Order: sequence, then structure tokens, then C-alpha cells
Amino acid sequence: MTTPQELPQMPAGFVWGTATAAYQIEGAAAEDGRGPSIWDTFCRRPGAVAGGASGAVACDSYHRWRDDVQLLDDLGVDAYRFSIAWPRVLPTGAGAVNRAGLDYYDRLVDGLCERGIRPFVTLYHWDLPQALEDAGGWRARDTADHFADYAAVVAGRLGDRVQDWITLNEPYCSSIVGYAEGRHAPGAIEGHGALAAAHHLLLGHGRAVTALRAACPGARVGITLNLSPAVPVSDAPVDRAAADRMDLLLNRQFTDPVLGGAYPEGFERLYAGVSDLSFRQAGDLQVIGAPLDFLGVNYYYRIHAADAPYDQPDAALRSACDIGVRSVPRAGVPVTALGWPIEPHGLYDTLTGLASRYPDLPPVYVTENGIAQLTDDQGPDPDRIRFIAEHLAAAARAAADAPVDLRGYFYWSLIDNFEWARGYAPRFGLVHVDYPTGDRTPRESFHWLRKQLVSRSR
Ligand code: GBH
Repeated sequence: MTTPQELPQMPAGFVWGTATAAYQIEGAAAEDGRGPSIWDTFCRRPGAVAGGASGAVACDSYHRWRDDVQLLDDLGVDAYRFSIAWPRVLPTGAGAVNRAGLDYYDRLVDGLCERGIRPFVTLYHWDLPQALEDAGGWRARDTADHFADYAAVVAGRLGDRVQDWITLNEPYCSSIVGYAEGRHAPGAIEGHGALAAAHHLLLGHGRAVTALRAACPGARVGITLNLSPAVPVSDAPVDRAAADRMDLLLNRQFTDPVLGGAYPEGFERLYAGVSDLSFRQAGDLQVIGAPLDFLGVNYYYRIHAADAPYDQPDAALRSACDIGVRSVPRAGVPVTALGWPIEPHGLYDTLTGLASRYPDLPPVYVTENGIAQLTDDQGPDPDRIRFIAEHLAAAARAAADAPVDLRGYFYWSLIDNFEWARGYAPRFGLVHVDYPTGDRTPRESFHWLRKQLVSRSR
């Protein structure tokens, strides 16, 4: 039976959408001149991805994008957030443009516009061209310049129809998970390199903001950050301090430079010995802190943080994620099939917290929020319906209680897809995808959301 949840009334003009990312849905990894990305390489590393899976075929959206557009139209959303694969546009990351790669996004954007669906384009959702990684990847300052050049190329082609641009998706993941935890591509475990990567990602973001505005007058430019409130597991001062370190690593390391033009207080202390921070240059923070048209927030869960011994007591050998904190399960908190705590109030705290920390907070979109199931079925998904309704309600409360100009919500994801290191088992979709046929079947949550959306006009 359907759970009777309903969505809260949102202000006129509120944007309803769904989100995906290139490597997770497109497939066609070697087609029409696409170059290899760090994820193609990482997926070949034994043990890196569950079941030895890769995005080589994924949902085959490169060929089946019309099906995706049809689903969006059926669902009745206002907008679709998708990402562009940098190695389709510039196979080696810089230099010659691959027209055929751009043509794909051109067709997709036309398809969306024909149905009145507003494209929100993410320029970087983790798929760095392998050739740039071979030259140092995000550890190298040049990569920030190449990123801005790539942004200009894309905006030059799509900027007549795309106004809403997201430079980066979750630079935390690209830097810390990719270069410090090693659980994402390129799979490095470093201190200095990971912090340099984070800085160069932000620098690339700032340079791309300028490039996008130059190539596309009228562009609205933002960045998407994954934010998770870090709460201490106890009142003990050591746990409070641990939660604060986690908040710094996960949230403030990114929000303070982007929204406040400064690195957070305590940053140098936290990484003393891990990195000399020599990658920072005068003027960088002005570039990184360029005023934005909006902030994208991806919210999935809260972190329950406990003090823990460092994995590597010698600071010089520590990776950038080794900050003496463990994320621990909390008794009584319901979790998703992936074990992620379900705490809609964490979205409330995230949004109200942004408003109180940043007086000039730009308009905000929730650019991702979603729940996975591990079962491969098309049956009823009441947990997903409840998850969406409760998170929307929390977001609406935050917008009512705090000066947060909340403009929209994108559910992750439209369709089941390649869930990075976890392969294809976690399914986040409103729509079930059958592998390997690629057949798409809307779930009950899709029909529920559709019913909620038809009642309001576009
Ligand atoms: C988003 O990241 C991504 O933007 C999107 O591509 C992805 O499909 C979606 O989430 C769902 O995961 O595996 O338990 O060790 C969200 C931030 C940070 C959440 C890394 C998962 C690893 C937790 N992610 N984190 S776990």
C-alpha cells in the first residue's frame, strides 16, 4: 500500500527535478572519440569496485537518452540535472575539441528544451580525463586552468540554451575520497596531494565561474557541495572536538573558501605536518570566493563522530582524511539499506546552519537527496516516498525559519545507475533499470511524485 505522504506546498517558481551523472549512466565509454577518464582506469584495478563492475555500459543513456527525456516528461519535473563528461569533449583534457562528444549533449539539451525541461549542467562529476591525471591530476595547478578552458568550450556550444551551470560536484569526494581515502578514482592515499587537490578543485571552480560568465552572458553559476552535519556521539570534550574536526574536513574546508573567501580557522593546525600548504598562492582565495548565483547542496546523512586514535601517528605519513575521528552507528537512528542514517532534520540543520554562518548566502538548491535499496525489483518503494516527503518537509521548515532562499530540489536519482565503488547493487532510482537490457520501469515512488507534481503548473 502506498504511504499517504504528501509534499509540502513550496513557493511559486520552486524547481522540481531529478539528477544523474555522466559516468554513472552514459556507458559508450569508447564511442565517438571519448577519451579515457580516471574512472575507466580505476574500475580496472582489482578490488576497487564491487563485482569488478564499471561504467563502460551503465544505463546506456548515450544511446537511450530519449527514454530518459521521456521519463522526465512523464514525471512532470521542471528541470534535469545531468553532467558532462570532460573526456567526451576534450579526450585528453586539453587541446583538440571532439565535436562528436559535444554533439551528444547538444541533442540532449535540445530534447529537454523541446519538452520545456530546464537543463542544469554539472561540468565535473568526477570523471577527470586520464591524460590529465597522468600529468598530476588535481594535485597539479594546471588542471584548474584546463578545467576553466573546458568550461568555456562547453558554454560556447550550449550557452544559448543552458543558463544554469554547476562547476563541480562534491569537491570533497574528488579530493578526499579520491586522493586521501583512495576509495574513489584515482585511488591515491596522500596527505599533501589530497589537500592540494582540494585547493586546485576550488581554484578551477573559481576560474570556471569567470569563464562561464564570459562565454554565456546571463549564465547562473553555482557549485554543488555535499554537506553533512557532524554531531558528537557524546558530550565528552574529545568527542566534541572530533566532531568539529570532521565538520572542518567535510564541510567548512569547502564552504568557507567558496562562500566566505577564506580557509576555516583551525585548518593549518589540523594539517600541521601533513602538508606545508605550499600550493596556496596569493590571490587564490579571491578567485575561489567569487560571488555565486546559487549554492547546490547534496544532503544524504549526518555523521555521528567519535574521537579515535590516528591511524598513522607520524603526521608526515598521514593521509588527509586521517584526522582522529570515527563515524559510528547511532542506536535508535533508522538507516537505509546502505547503513546511512535517515535524519531529515540534518537537512534542516544544514540549511539553517549555512544561513547563520554566511550572511551573503546565495539562493540554494538541494541538488541531490536520495535513498538506495539493495533489492533488484520494481515493487513498491514506500521507504523512498517517505524519505522524499520527510526531507522536503525539513527543507521547507528551514526556509520558513531562516533566511534561506530555497529554489529547488533534485531527487537522486532519476534512474538506477552505477554507484561508483559499490557497483550496481545500490539502486537510488525512481525508475528501475534492468541490466544488461537497460529497460527502464518506473517505481511506485515515480508515480507518487508524478501525482504530486501534476497538481501544480510548470
Ligand atoms: C553523491 O555523493 C554523488 O554525487 C552521487 O554521484 C552518488 O551516486 C550519490 O551520492 C549516492 O551515493 O560508501 O558508506 O563509505 C554523496 C556523498 C560521499 C556519500 C562518500 C557516500 C561514502 C560512504 N558520498 N560516501 S560509504
